[in-house]
Amino acid sequence: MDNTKKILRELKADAMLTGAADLRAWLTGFHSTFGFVYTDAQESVFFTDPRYAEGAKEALRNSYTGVAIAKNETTVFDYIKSKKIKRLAVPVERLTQPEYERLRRKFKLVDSMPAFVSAMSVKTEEELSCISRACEIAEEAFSQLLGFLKEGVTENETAGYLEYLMRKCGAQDRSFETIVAFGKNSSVPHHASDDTKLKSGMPVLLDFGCKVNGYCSDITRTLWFGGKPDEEFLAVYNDVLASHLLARDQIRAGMKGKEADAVARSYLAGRGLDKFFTHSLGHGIGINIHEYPSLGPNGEGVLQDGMAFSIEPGVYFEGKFGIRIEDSVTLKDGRVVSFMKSDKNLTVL
Ligand SMILES: [Mn+2]
Repeated sequence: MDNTKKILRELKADAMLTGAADLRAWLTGFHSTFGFVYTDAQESVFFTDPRYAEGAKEALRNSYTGVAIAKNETTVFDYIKSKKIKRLAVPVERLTQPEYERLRRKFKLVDSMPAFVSAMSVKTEEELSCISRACEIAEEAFSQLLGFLKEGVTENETAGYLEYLMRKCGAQDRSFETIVAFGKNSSVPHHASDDTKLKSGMPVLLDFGCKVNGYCSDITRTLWFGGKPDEEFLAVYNDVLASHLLARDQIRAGMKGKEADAVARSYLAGRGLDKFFTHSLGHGIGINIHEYPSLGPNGEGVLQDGMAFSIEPGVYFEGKFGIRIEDSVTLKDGRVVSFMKSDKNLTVL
């Protein structure tokens, strides 16, 4: 069923208006920086500016949603005011304060956000194949990157080269700012890549991903550069990997996010490492790099077939090293299927 109708049907509203780029992209399958989708029982219209008119018409030619040109928000708001509607559904948290005030004066507002969050979390086959392709490209780029990692390269040039490789392999963009962390920088889970140079005897943590048709991949690999890995590093690496594989094997559809998180967390607790696992086990992946559901200690959302999310246990020793091993996965027939094919045993360069 058409996504606009699917969402509207779930809401107690006469019409809905959607401006947020990610929600709009999901409704129309068309990605753009400006636009609004207006939908009521009779029609659905995608208002965009002339830059996108041609692309939008092409993308929506077989869709319930038609295309109209709008110079700005006022054109759109005037159109809606001309309609005889009372209850208008909008994604409240995605409106600016002025937008909210403006609409609130005219309509009884209903929040459409919960309906979007739940509908977008379960992916169609087509969406899953975009994510799968984005994962495949990220892995291919990673394998091509390994030969580039030489003593003296900086984190920043490594990040830039990895992003180049993803595009070269077919990605349209990176899905978030690439994280490259050498040595003790790896103990900061979201280290901002800088001019630190790679030296022999350092761990290397790479967290990256790319987009295909607007859908993201997310992957983290930690490897060892130069000589024999430090013994403590190797032992912790194997524990993080074991917790990842255990989560992959034991997470089931029907579990809450927090139960999924607990699988890896309790394993790491058994190894005395849980206090160094300072973030959630995972997060939903889709048009956005972080989506519903959360696989964290507070995750109340129930995992379902067709959801796509990350599994990314990590252990961080401040000032020493950090290790994170992340795959993007989906749930099929109740079980986890990873999109990633590459070996997760420690790579030593
Ligand atoms: Mn992630």
